[in-house]
This record gives sequence, structure tokens and C-alpha cells, in this order.
Amino acid sequence: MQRFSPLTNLCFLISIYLSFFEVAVSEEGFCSAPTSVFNGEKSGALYWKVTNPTLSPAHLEDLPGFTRSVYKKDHALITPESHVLSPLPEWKNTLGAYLITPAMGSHFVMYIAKMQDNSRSAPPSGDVERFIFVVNGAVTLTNGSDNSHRLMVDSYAYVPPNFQHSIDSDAPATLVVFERRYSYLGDHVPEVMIGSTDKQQLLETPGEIFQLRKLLPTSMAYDFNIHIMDFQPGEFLNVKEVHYNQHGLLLLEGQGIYRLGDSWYPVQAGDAIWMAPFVPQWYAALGKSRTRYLLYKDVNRNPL
Ligand code: UGY
Ligand code: MN
Repeated sequence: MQRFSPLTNLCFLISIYLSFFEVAVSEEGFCSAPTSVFNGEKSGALYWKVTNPTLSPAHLEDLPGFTRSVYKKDHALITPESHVLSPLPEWKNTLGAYLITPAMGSHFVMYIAKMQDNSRSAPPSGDVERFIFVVNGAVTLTNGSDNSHRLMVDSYAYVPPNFQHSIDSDAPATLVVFERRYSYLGDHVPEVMIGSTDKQQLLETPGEIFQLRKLLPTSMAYDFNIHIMDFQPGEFLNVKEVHYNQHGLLLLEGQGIYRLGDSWYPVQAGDAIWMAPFVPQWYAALGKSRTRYLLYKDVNRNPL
């Protein structure tokens, strides 16, 4: 015999009771009243949909042509339904979607790499450093000296410029990749870094309540860092930030509101954001579960 959840049973009973008042039960299990009842209209009338949208906000993404993606002078929000995948140049069996590139004004690229069975990376061009973070599946990083490391979800690797390496996968895996032309400074030399988020210690965040981890050393050899920032529901940035640094952000978990300039965007896991220098930025976590985002930030170099 088919069993229903207590919520379904409850809604079913309520719907029978309320059917006298023409109130319906929606598909999600939440009780709701069709607006036509309140308007005293019957479905099927000419122009009925103008005053009775068929799409509730939760279904807005089903509207043909609808996207939350936005591209402006000093910021962009790229949501997953806007990704356009194409073979990554010189990578084997890998599709990519470039989400942030210098065409927007950034000095770095951020892209999603979807590695398929039997796939392999291509090296970045000369003097370009690379950071990879595994979002799904697992990959193997092999460096010049035949050292290999298995990188699972939540693991990452930093590869300095002109450092021979390859990333291989024999099954589907998804990476987020950051690359930029390394900014040399004196005798400082960055080294290969391999790690995972959960092994990184929590750092002090004076004046803020979010939890912060940095995936790269803070020493001068590194011209950017990748922050992992966690917010519990209801927590928000205290500082309404305006700063010279650029950001590339990937929301890994949760939902909330991102303020960018004068615009306020509902965002959720999977969304990517480009923030140009000096764009006012602020975030509040408003979902029912933790927000976690990964954030590129250029550091340790004089902007002049
Ligand atoms: O470090 C930062 O600039 C970071 N707090 N920015 C941000 O989350 N938008
Ligand atoms: Mn910032």
C-alpha cells in the first residue's frame, strides 16, 4: 500500500476541509490558495494569466528566457543555467565554462572544468599560476617529479608559474580553476601547495562573525589567496566593504542576499560572482542552512 508523509496527509485532510472554500494544496506539500479564487475569476478566461501568474516565485526559473544572471560594469552574477560549456583549449576530454575573464576587467580567469572519463589538463601559459579546487568527484595531480596526489571534493592545489604538472581523471569530476599571470616580487618564490579545507585552521576575524579559512600561505610569495567563508543562517558581513582588491566567488553551500553596488541579489549554491575593485559588497546568509563560499582575493602587491 502506498504511504504518504505526515505533511502530505495533513495537507490532504486540510484540502478536503477547505475544498468547500476552493482552496488547493500545492505540489511542494505546502498549502496555498490559488489567486484566482481571491480574484473571483475562473481559469481559461482571456488574459487570465496577466493577473494570475502561473509561476510561483519558486518556479520562476522555469519561465522561458528567465535567468538571475547579470553582467554590469563593476560586477557580474553568473548562475548555473547560464553556463555555456565548450571544450577547454588543449585539455583532453574536458568541457569548461569561463565565468570570469579579463574581458570583464579582471586580472584573472575563473572557470569551471568538467573533466570526463580519461581526461587530462593542459598547462597554463608561461608565467601563469593556477589554483584548482575539487567541487565534485576526484582528480589526480601529478607534478614534474612524478609525485602524485589524489584530490577529493574539498581538496585543492596551487601550482606556481612554469611548474610542470598535469591533472588527470578517469571518471567525471568538476573543478573550479583560477589562473593569473604571476606578479613577481623580489626573491620571493611561491611553492606548490596541496590541502583540503577541513585541515585549515579558523582565523581571527575581528569585528566579524563569519568563520574564515585561507587556503594559501599569507606570505609575500603569494599574490592572491583563496578564502573559505562560512556564515550561519542570519549572519552577515558587518563591514559594507569597498576595497581595491578584486574577487571571484563561488557559492558552495546555502542561500542569501548579495549586495553589489546598488543591486541586491538573491543567491544560492552554484552561483558565481565577479567583483571589480571598489564595488560596494555585502552579504547576508538567509537560507535554512550554512552558507559557505570560496573567494579569490588579490593580496600582497602594491596596486600602483
Ligand atoms: O576579505 C574580503 O574582502 C571578503 N570579506 N569579501 C567578501 O566576502 N565579499
Ligand atoms: Mn571583499
